[in-house]
Amino acid sequence: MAKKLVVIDTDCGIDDAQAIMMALAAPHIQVLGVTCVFGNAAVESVCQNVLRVLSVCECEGIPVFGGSAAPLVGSSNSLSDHFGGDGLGDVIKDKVPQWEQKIQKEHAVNAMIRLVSENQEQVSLVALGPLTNLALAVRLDPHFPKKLRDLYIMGGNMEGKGNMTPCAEFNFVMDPESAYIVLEEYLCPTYIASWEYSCRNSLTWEFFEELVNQDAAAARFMKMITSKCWAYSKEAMVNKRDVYFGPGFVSYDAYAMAACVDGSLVTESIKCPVRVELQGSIARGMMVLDQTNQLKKSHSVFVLTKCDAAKFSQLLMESLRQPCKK
Ligand SMILES: [Ca+2]
Repeated sequence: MAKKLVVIDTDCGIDDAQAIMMALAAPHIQVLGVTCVFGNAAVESVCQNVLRVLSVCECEGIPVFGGSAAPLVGSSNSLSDHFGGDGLGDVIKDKVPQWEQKIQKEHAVNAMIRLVSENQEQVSLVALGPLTNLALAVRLDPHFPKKLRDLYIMGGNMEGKGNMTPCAEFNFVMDPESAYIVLEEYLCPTYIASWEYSCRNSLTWEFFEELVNQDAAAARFMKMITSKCWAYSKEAMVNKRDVYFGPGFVSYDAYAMAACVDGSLVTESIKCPVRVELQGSIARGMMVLDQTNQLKKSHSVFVLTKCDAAKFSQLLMESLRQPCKK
């Protein structure tokens, strides 16, 4: 069977690391490249985080590209400390030796366009961070979205609940203009794993313990980077997620990647047009679901609502049993 080709755009935090490992572990997935964007950390840290993940999984041959360091409008001053200052839980003290030489010279946006143009209608793009690189790609090549097989996004919200602001989710609120451009102009089949989707399909902390205590290099790495991170502590102070959805373990980006790796694990979704609010004083960056088509948009996306927890858990378990030579 021909492998499914994937390009991963990431702001590599802990959950991105988990999602990347899921793609690396899937026997039918071939990762053509990983493009980096600011978000969970500065883009320089993101690049190093991706190199670390590929190294742990012995997949150093996959090219890594540096991309956008800031949103289209405004500054990236509000970088999240959700997964620590470096995005990977602030437990690794050393830089990746000679990391700059290990990053490709080609810019992430150019690489994304090239990899997809060389494999037209065959590449799934999985976007796990702010959508700045994707917005720039469609500006450089207006035909880029048409060349994609499909697009998977972790981001946005579907119930008007936010994690960064009262109504908006982190990836979208970090660069609302880019999220707007992508949801208006990417007319390929699009699947959105929103914040609420991931939270509503959370797993137990008992499962998390089992997951990271597996006897494999990737599991040991995941256990290390989650060891001091409050977001991975069931004892942490009550946060917005717990208030809305109750306690549980949620690896956000893994939900978007899982939908790409095995579409059958999504058991329910809403097909409707969506748009990102840009003007709102309290709802900037919020994704609006237009289920009665008042906006008269011709393009609908799939907003994921339910997933098969058993299949998803299985994918997570397998993703940390690495390195596994394909
Ligand atoms: Ca991410």
